[in-house]
Amino acid sequence: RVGEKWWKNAIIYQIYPASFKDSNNDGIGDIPGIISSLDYITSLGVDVIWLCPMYDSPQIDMGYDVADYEKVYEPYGTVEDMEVLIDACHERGLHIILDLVVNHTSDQHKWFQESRSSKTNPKRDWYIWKPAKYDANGKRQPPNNWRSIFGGSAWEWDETTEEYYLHLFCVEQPDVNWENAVTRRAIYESAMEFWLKKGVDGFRVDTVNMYSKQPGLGDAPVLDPKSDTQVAFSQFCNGPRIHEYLREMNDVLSKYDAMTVGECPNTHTLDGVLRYVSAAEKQLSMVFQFDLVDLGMGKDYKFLTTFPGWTLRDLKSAVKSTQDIIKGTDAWTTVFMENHDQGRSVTRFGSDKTPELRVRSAKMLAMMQSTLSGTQFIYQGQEIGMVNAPKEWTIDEYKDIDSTNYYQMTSKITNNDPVELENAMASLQHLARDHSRLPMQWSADANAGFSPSSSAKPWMRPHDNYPELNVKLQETDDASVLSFWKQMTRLRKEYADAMVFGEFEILDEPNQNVFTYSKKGLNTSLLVVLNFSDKVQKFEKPDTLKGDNWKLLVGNVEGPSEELQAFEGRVILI
Ligand code: TEU
Ligand code: CA
Repeated sequence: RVGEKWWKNAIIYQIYPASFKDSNNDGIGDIPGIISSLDYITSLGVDVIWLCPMYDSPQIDMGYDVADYEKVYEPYGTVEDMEVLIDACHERGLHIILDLVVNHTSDQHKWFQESRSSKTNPKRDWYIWKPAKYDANGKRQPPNNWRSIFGGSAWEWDETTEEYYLHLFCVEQPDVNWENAVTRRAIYESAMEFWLKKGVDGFRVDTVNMYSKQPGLGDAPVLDPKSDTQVAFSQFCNGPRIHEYLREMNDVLSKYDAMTVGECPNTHTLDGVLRYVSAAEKQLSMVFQFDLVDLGMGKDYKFLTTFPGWTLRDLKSAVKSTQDIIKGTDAWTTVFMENHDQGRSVTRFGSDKTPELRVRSAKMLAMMQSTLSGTQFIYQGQEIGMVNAPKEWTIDEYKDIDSTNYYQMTSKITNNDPVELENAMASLQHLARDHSRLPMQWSADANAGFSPSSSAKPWMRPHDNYPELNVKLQETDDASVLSFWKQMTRLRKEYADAMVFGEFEILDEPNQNVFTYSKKGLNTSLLVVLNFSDKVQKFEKPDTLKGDNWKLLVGNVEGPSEELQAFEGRVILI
């Protein structure tokens, strides 16, 4: 629409560098690999690439533990490679955004090395240090009961200065002290301006709502009396100074006209989200809300053997909560179903039981995402309908610290009880972040064409299904998931008025099998009908479809009838 910011109508393709394309056969994806794939990326009809962290890092959390913001992790390439990539994107009319990880650094960052060296070091206060507490028996205890997001206490004892430091994620990711104005300046210069000056167009901002903790760092409410640590989101999400910090950060970003998309977990109210994304607030361009991707995962989901499951009504209300952000407001929203922390959407929300259902449900999900309002995100491999890792795989194939921590903890606590370990594997099949990190499936060649030759050993095992599910096969097949996604990205541009900007309304809220909604733009109206079940369903024609005032714009079943086939979807132009 005239006068709107460019990023509202953009489609953003997310790249996980380690798993995208390996150019030099060391089994690790790299920046030259991304550069060589830019024609492919452009062919998808996307406008922006978002690169997950490619900074220098010991890779304890796959680069979300940054040791130096101004260097590139060696196996990925160099700063010069990044400059080539940035220019190559811009030459093609693509924008490029990076991941901004500044809630914490790596413990190998020189700031932390200095901070931990002595209590009087000028950078001592750049991280969050606290003395021990002692219990009635004189035993040393952490300063509070917060549980780390990856399990265990969120505090680590440091022998050198005999104090604890806070780490909301793994031990090697100490939290930065955002209350220190000098530290904030250093972050803006090193993590943001260094790259903005090189021409990057913005950032995906990691864990953006966790910088400001509750003053006093008090205990979290005890919800799990059997444990000595507690889930503590209430103590470190959306803290009192967060909006002040983000406005300050935005002052820097706006000098470069940079866009931002913040990761905003555990923020569920409309007002809570609007505080971050209302244009008048001058904080972030948009955020990721987690209602949809959290469906069926369980809350503090570790050590669960059964999962809550999800119903279509839950899904509808999750979608509604992201669509409502823009209803009568000056805010903007996002559309995504996958990222590097989530299982594959076809496995979770469609079906990977048979190749036919896999293809059809992947297309149905593509129809949903392409017709929802907001900036759209596609995660690498989603465009070919990649699925979760095979159930037969053992723990050796899982590499994520979150997964391996959890498995090791289970084995320790239960003394290797085989039943408990089997349950832990079942949990990982359900919730592991590894599923999205398998190598991109380029072709039926060895290692899915991820590495240039068969002698390479990819850092994660490629999915067993790559001979049948890969880019090369799908590029020449008009009926493939890939061809379908390309059609949808074209249609999204053509019908942006309704698809990107239109008003969303659910028409069949109580229906647990079919999701029907309308999208009303200024000049066009759409009706979207999606059968989320693996059974034939009735197509209930809404009153808006009278006589010949409508036509089928796109569908995923040949010659649609009065009934909806399993996972059939239709986008109807009124
Ligand atoms: O994730 C933050 C986050 O809160 C979750 O999505 C998290 O991955 C999940 O709950 C763990 O089970 C971001 C990144 O996307 C993730 O890859 C990083 O590990 C994390 O921050 C720390 O930087
Ligand atoms: Ca490589």
